[in-house]
Amino acid sequence: VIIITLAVTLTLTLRHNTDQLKPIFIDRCKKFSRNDCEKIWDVFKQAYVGKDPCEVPMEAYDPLIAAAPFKPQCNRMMFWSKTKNLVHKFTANRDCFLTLEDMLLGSVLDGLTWCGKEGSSETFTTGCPGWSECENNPVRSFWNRASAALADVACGDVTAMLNGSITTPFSPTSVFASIEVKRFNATKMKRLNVVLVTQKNAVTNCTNASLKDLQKELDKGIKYNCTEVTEFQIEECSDHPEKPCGSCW
Ligand code: N1C
Repeated sequence: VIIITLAVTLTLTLRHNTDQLKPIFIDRCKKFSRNDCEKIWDVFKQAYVGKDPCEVPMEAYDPLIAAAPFKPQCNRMMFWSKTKNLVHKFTANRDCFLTLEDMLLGSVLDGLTWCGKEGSSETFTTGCPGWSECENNPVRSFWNRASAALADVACGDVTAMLNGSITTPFSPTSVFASIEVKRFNATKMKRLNVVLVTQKNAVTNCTNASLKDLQKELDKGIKYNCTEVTEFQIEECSDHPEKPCGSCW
């Protein structure tokens, strides 16, 4: 009885692990009315299956990015750091700006965890390394690679929503600072508009030291602008999607 119980538990656990991610991936992918979702899943999977989950570099996702490339959305691209919930609430209801999560790959993998295991062809969704546990984990490497690809095609006027309630809105360890800003290219990109989201008792404004670093890091020729906008204003605009794009700040 014990052996049977163990065998059943083991089978269920394995089945559970294998079947969890794919249906979510395919489901979310199909919302973008693509008929190559199975193909994209297969390419995605190749990045991490059978590998030590601490040895998946961002280059492992090169074939995935090639299979589902980012279309440049000049003047509508929205980057962010430490403002995830607010920025998505804002972009969800109106057509003005697009974040990575409003595009195929970002939307398909947002909020998910996955990894493989040496000697296995399965996908696991539990027991995977955390974001900072090791640098080259499958989830972190994906966001690094996808963010890099999106920043590579950034063009025209680009917006970034940063958090004015923390002392370092441009944090060197963030994906925005360590990957995206470094790849912004003046031949395609005209300007970076920072929207610094403040609360009533703001600890930070546009004169913040980390924002000086941001300006220094920008490719020569990219113009810079910073606007302080209250969280209330953003919420107000999120609740009124009929307001025109330019009217929120
Ligand atoms: O490290 P961050 O923010 O500066 O990264 C945000 C930056 C955005 O501009 C996005 O283009 O990098 C991209 N990005 C995502 O789109 C994304 N979706 C979900 C980076 N990270 C993303 N996540 C998860 O948020 C990721 O799993 C990690 O845990 C956070 C990083 O958010 P942050 O530190 O606020």
